[in-house]
This record gives sequence, C-alpha cells and structure tokens, in this order.
Amino acid sequence: MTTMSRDLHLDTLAIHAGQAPDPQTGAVMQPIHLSSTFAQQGPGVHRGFEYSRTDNPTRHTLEQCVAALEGGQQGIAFSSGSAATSALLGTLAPGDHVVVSDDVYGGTYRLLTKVYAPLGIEVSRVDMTELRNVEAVMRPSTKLLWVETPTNPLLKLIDIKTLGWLAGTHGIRLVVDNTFATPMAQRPLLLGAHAVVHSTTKYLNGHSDVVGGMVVTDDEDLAKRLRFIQNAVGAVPSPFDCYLVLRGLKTLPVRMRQHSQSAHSLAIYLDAHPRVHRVIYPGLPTHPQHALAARQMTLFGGMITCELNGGLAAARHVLSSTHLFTCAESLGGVESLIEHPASMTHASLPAEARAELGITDGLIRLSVGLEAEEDLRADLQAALS
Ligand code: P1T
Repeated sequence: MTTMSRDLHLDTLAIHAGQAPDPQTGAVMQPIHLSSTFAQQGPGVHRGFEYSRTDNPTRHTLEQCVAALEGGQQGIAFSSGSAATSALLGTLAPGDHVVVSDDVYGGTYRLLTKVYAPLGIEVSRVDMTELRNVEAVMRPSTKLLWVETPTNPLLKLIDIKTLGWLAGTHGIRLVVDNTFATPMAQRPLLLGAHAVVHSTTKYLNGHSDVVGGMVVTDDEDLAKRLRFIQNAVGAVPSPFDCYLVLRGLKTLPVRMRQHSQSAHSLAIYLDAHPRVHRVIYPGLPTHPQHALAARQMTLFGGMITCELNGGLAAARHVLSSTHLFTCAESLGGVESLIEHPASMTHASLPAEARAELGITDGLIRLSVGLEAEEDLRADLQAALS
C-alpha cells in the first residue's frame, strides 16, 4: 500500500496507507499488538519484530500511514511531540548551531534553551518571516533551521520553499513542525523541508486522548540516527496509543476541512467585534502573510489567535465565561479549546521574549472544534458581551 501510496489522494491515504486486512484473520481494522516480545525461530531469525521498544507492528503501521500522508518515506514515532523534537535535537553534537523561529511552542524553546544549550548546542531565535534575518545569524556551525508554520501562538507564516532552498545551499537541514497545519493543509517535505515533526497529540489523533509524536523524513542517514535514538532512549508510544492515532487519522481530512471552515467564519466574526483589538488568522486578508498562506497552504487551519481590548482582565473574563470553548492547553481535538498563552502554553518563555513577540496579557488562542459553528459563535458572543 505504501509503495502505491504517492498516487492516491490524502483522503484515501488517511484510511488505507500502510494498512491491509490482517492476512491471518481478515480483520479489516489493524490489530493492537500488545506483545512486548516476538518469537524467533532461532537467535536473530525473526519476522521483522523482536522486541516492542525496537519495533512493534501497530506502531509500524502508524509510522507508514503518517509518512505517506506527509509524502515521505520514513516515519519514526515517539511518545510525545516533545520526545520527537528531542530526538531530532539529539542528532546534533556540541558546538552545532540551530536557528529557530522566534515564535515556537514554549516547550520547544524550553528544550532548546534548558536541555540542549547546556549540552553545548547553540541557538539563535529570529523572526523567520524574513529570509535576511535567518541569513544574518547563520554560521559555519549551523546545522538545523527549525520552523513552525503557522507558529504557535502568533500564527506567523514562514516560507518553507525559500528556507528549504537556503538550507539546501548550505548543506544543512530544514525541520518543519507541521502540528498546526497537518499534511491536509501543507506538506513541507514536498516544498523542500528535510524533516517534518508532529505532536500527534493534536490534529493527527484529533480526539484529545493520546500524547504522541512523529518525525517523517526522506533522509536515510537522518532516519537511521532517529531510529537508533528511538530504540536507545526508548521514548516510544504504546501500541494502544498508536491504534488510537491510526483511528483518528481516518477522519483527519474531513475534520481538517470542517475545522478550517468554522475557524474562518469565526475569525471573520471576531474581526468585526468591538471588544476584539486584532484577530490573527492566516485566511484573513489582514494577516501579514496572507499571500504566503494562500500559496503555501491548501486549508487555513483551525487555530485563531486574537488580542482582546482590556488586557488580562478581559482575557480572564472570556476564558472563564465560555461554555463550549473549554479553558485548557492543547489543540486540534474535536472539542473547542481556549487558552491564554502568556500564562499557560508559553509561560516557559521569558517575560521579555513574550513582550518582544507580542504575546501580551490580552492575547487568547482558540482551537476551533467540530461543534456547530453557530453554537460556537453564540458561546463567544455571550463571553464577549
Ligand atoms: O505536547 P507534546 O505532544 O509533547 O507536543 C509538543 C508540541 C510540539 N509542537 C507544537 C507546535 C506544539 O504545539 C506542541 C504542544 N503544544 C501544546 C500543548 C499547546 O497547547 O500549544
């Protein structure tokens, strides 16, 4: 299935890639292989599986499915998005330099500065919406460009094709965290990225009941090193979690279309609301990189960030007044969530960095779920009144 997969549509791949009815029983759905170990005919003679930390059939299927969706050859699954990020950073050596976009998930910034910087990895944070900012900080020791697009939480758009070209001319790698967009909205490997990272916790699973991560790459050498880290460190997802993500993936295309449609209309509604200072949504013509969004993305996604008039007090009021939008960290589930980046997801960013970026106390982030859009609008309307 995965060898034919490139010619099929994403809607089809989401359901079938890496999956065929079980040859022994005919089961149409993938079995959950809970076994931690696998019988060998003799020492080292086996059917591809020895021990579940090293490889597991359910995990293997998930890796193939996500790789096909991203248009890549190799998927390597981890027990969280942060573990996937850490595995990629673990391929670096002391003295290596990483350029990271200034607006990234707080936990990614924390990993870089609090775990990898003390081990000798050098980090430059820049606004990657301008190519010249990246070029200005690159050094002979630069090994990775690390991009989120849209960024978390400010939904800035970064040009993957241009940065893929820049990385290529320097013989280094471009990593794109595709958690917010998903392959339904953009496929970074096809635009020149060397690896894609996901928190599968979010849209790929889509039901807020799994924590997981994934890296997809066509780079054989990188894949080999990541598989080594996957096995040696052992931050692997359980077979049950892999099954849940596989199950979630089957509806990813329909979910993403609906998330995007509802988010787009709510963004338009919020943009006209007198209590809202500004709305950031890639699909709005007022978004500073709207033209890039239209070029690079096939859907604008389900995330909206907006700044309320009235600062922290207004944000607190809205977050404690909505009923359908639950105040919680995370995103990408069928249910709508609302959060306050400054005190929740991005609290690990130093206050000066937050201020410099514009993560103000009045900023709120919405993950628009699959409830009726009219009900979500009424919920926001009541909370804003
Ligand atoms: O939570 P975990 O599965 O470890 O994934 C980390 C991660 C990586 N990349 C991006 C873009 C993310 O948004 C996250 C996690 N983000 C949240 C929990 C959040 O609410 O933004």
